[in-house]
Amino acid sequence: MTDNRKFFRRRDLLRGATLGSSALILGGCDAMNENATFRSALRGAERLNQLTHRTLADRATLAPEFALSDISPIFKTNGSLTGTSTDYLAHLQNNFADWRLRIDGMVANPLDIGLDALREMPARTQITRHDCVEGWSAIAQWQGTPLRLLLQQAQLSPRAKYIVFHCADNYGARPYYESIDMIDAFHPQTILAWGMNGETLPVKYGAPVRLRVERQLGYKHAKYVMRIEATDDLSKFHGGKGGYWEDVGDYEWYAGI
Ligand SMILES: Nc1nc2c(c(=O)[nH]1)N[C@H]1C(S)=C(S)[C@@H](COP(=O)(O)O)O[C@H]1N2
Ligand SMILES: [Mo]
Repeated sequence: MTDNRKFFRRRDLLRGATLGSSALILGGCDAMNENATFRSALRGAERLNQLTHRTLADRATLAPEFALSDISPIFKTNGSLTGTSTDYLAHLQNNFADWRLRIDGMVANPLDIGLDALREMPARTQITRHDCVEGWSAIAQWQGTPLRLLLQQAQLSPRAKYIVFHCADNYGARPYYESIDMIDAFHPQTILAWGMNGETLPVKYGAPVRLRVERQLGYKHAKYVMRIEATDDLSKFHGGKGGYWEDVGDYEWYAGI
């Protein structure tokens, strides 16, 4: 037991207090409010970062979505243009037929899920603008599996605070990775995209799956995602700052737009 039971007790206690107001503010966002982990994350954020309710409400809003006619004729690429690990290159040769996305860490039910199974799950399609910190933007249509569905299936621990994305590429000498908090992980536009502009996601854009986390700058959108790990501590990964560019380039971990 009893982690769950403890958690629910705590949740019940909080329902009348802090939670009540968060739930009110996020009232338009049922999927998120239903999720115990997400609510727990909100309370954590309130405590730890002393975020105002205005900020929390702002983080839950949707990024702008566009029309098909707004799609950029050319979408720039940046960073790695392919995965580089031996494992990845073998999967690429095999058209990702045996590729499995691993979901583990602080989850009760670790998953290994193939591309076909991912595509059979409920999907979201969104036309959004990608903003790179280097000063360019481009609009594309992305299709993919909402991250929250995978986290629910993996039975994410209510004690997990972050989701880490392990990628298949080294950029320079170091492996690319990224991480987000539970507010972004459960955001309805946060998807693992396997489709782009109506086609299978091309390799240079991150095949077989890449993260779309639409309220964040481009470097958070991990390409070539091989493994998703739930954790309560970012300091144990690589340089300890929660992402490749955070470690080597001094970029902000929170890159909200
Ligand atoms: N695995 C991996 N993901 C990555 C990068 C990378 O080098 N490796 N570059 C990041 C940066 S800085 C940007 S702007 C976008 C670029 O995505 P695109 O090539 O699809 O335009 O991917 C991000 N995700
Ligand atoms: Mo970028």
